Amino acid sequence: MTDRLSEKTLDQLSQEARRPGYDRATLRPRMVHLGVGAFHRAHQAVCTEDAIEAKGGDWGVTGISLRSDTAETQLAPQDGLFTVGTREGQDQSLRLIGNLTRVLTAPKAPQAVRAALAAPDLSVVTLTITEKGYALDPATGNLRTDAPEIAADLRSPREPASAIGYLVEAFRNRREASLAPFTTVSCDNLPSNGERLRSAVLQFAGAVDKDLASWIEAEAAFPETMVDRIVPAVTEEDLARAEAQMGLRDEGHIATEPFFQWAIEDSFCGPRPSWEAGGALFVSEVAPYEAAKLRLLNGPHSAIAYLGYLAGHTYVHQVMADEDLCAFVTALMEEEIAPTVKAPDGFDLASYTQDLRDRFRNPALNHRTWQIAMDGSQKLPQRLLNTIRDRRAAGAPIEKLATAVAAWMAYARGRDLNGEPIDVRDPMKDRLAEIGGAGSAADLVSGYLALKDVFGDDLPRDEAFRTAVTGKLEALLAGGVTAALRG
Ligand code: CS2
Repeated sequence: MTDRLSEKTLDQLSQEARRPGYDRATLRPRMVHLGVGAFHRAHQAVCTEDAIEAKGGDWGVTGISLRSDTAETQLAPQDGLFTVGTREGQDQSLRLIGNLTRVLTAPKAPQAVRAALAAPDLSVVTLTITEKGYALDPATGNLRTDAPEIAADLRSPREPASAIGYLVEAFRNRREASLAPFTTVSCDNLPSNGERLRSAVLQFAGAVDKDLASWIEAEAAFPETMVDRIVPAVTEEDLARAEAQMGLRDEGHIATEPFFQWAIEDSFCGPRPSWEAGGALFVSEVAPYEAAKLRLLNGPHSAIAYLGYLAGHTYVHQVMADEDLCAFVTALMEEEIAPTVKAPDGFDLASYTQDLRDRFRNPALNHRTWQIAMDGSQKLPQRLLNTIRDRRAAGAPIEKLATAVAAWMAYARGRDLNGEPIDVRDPMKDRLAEIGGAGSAADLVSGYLALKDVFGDDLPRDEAFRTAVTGKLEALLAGGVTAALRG
């Protein structure tokens, strides 16, 4: 049996794996990451590694999971070490990442988490807590004080459990200890992610202590970011491949694509790693990058997920190998989405779109349609619905965008086109299933459009949109995906 990757077994690591080009012993707890899952490991962690290697700095990261202890189980026995496999064609290059120096599970060690966030040396907190972690009402932008986790944290703010609760308690501790705040960097796929995070934190703090809220507002920073790298959930096959390649078992291994992009608003309230050395772009305005990425990558990704799943495809590359679906995705991107995107400076939209299709096609990544389909109620607005709003305002066709929305509705019912159950993961799952019991496409569309959190007040009143979605849903339910796309 192969040994487990750790500091002690490092001498057995195959020369094939690139090792940290610095001494791990020099790292100090300067950064915290909340949500230390696959995306963080393949994205910010790699960029931080590059930054330390190129420019030095003692940027040790404490990784925190807010819910399950999966990351701790994978990484703590490995002294925080893990490898990232970058796949190009048949090849995979492995890199050992050294900057994760500690891993904590919040529900198991809340005090240690509060202490990590109050540490004097801490200067940056990055987050990947997914769309739902922000607990904001999408229609009003207000903090959902009735969301169970937020309501509980507001009742006992000194013993938080949510990301927002932990951040506010950290700011309270730091202010009391006359320490500077930290810069909080949202790395989730949301438009204005920094502003949303800031707003959630300020609203929570304002409900607890107005002076604290004013201090955070004046002293802390919440830069906007756009993050991009396709990182599928790891499989046993990925772990076995890495093990054979490196000669050690790495339970924290992640496999990803070569592509990497990180646009960051250059507004920090203290020191930060030299992420530009790892390819991050520091820009004054992130919004154009965010819109291009959310609309052209994530929008089609969700369309691929729902249509692909319903057509019986497990992986994104299989969807792209299906002629009808590939033609649909291409037309969706080129004809209906790209015209709504104002390209950032120096950005060639046509080649961006082409590259995206190649990335989706990459057979080296087994990215499940089911994985991307998760949390659709939280993803649809910024991925597809805002594009639809812009198209409707311009009087432009929305047939393909409506097809993607109809596919979400068919999926959200919780059964596929053959009546087989779907394991829908979504915070609104129960409500979605209830609505999904309706018989006709028109009733289904009425039920789903009434979800204000998803569709707002405007889209349900837009008859052309309603008619388009109803027609597409009827076609999907009656004849399946291919017929609906051809029809
Ligand atoms: C995907 C994203 O799971 C999903 O919803 O669309 O995680 C996507 O892979 C990343 O945003 C790519 O940067």
